[in-house]
Amino acid sequence: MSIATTTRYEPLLLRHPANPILTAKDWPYSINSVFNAGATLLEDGSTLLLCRVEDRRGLSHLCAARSRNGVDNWQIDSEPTLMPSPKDYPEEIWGIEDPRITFVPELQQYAVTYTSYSRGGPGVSLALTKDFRSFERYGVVMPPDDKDSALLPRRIDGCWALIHRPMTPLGSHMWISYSPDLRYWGRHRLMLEARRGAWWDANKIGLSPPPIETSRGWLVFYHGVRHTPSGCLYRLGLALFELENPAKCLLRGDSWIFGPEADYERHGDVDDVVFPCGYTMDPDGDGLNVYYGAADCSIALARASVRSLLAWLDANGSCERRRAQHS
Ligand code: BMA
Repeated sequence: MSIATTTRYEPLLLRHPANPILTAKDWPYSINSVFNAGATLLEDGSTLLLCRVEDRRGLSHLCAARSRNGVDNWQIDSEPTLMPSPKDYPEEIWGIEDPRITFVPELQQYAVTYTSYSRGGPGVSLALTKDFRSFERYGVVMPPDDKDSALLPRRIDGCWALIHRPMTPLGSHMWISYSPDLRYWGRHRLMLEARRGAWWDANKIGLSPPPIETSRGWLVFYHGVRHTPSGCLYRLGLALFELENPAKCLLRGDSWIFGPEADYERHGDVDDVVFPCGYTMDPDGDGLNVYYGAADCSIALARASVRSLLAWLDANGSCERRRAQHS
């Protein structure tokens, strides 16, 4: 059975006891808040977080923090690592937000996708970097309204693949688009739809961290946004997509697997938000460190296991045909 009421709750993501691991108080310069960080392992095995930092005007930039163990002793860049550059990139006039990092072996570079925000609305921008010190900006790759984007680490059928979340008055769903050169995007496909009605992931969903490549398929954490009379509730769900055709959903869980519970997730600048943008994988290929923004105020860490996430999807996920009966 995949109906949420019969699904036994298992804690698939375990909060780290040191949470929240980064807050504004840790910052070497004056800021309002730090949250929603992209994550990656560097060549020397240390962890890099590219954090969304909101300044005291309300505008965001990105700042790198590095740590040997991915938990503490963060070395934070003494000034912003990637600032909006509205002179050359007018789409960044109101800041840059919510980065996702993908290491691309073919390019030997990290691809950073982020939300660029301007009068036109939020769009998706792309930059490549080797070292998180200098960046080659590609500018807007998906025009507004669009966000929650990540590049897959390799080509599919000869083309790069980008997951993103355009907004429409009928709903905000996850799409995937393809490009021969990272600049010109087409072959757009609907990848995962927000459900409707009372569901936790009704009307608005979006990719959370970049997909995790497993032998069974692309494992995807996505967020669902529930509108309530007292604001929005951001929770996390799980789905699996076919390796060589990532627009095809193989399994999707019905219930959310992680939601705001701890005080630092429930209360902040925006209450009731957990918003992961990155993960790192242990050398065993199973353990995951999931980094998430909590209540738009801090960065927190949860541990997970790819094997357990897949086992949960096998027990609780459903395929397209069965889903249609419930939505
Ligand atoms: C989303 C994004 C996130 C933010 C969340 C909650 O739309 O803008 O950056 O964490 O809202 O405010």
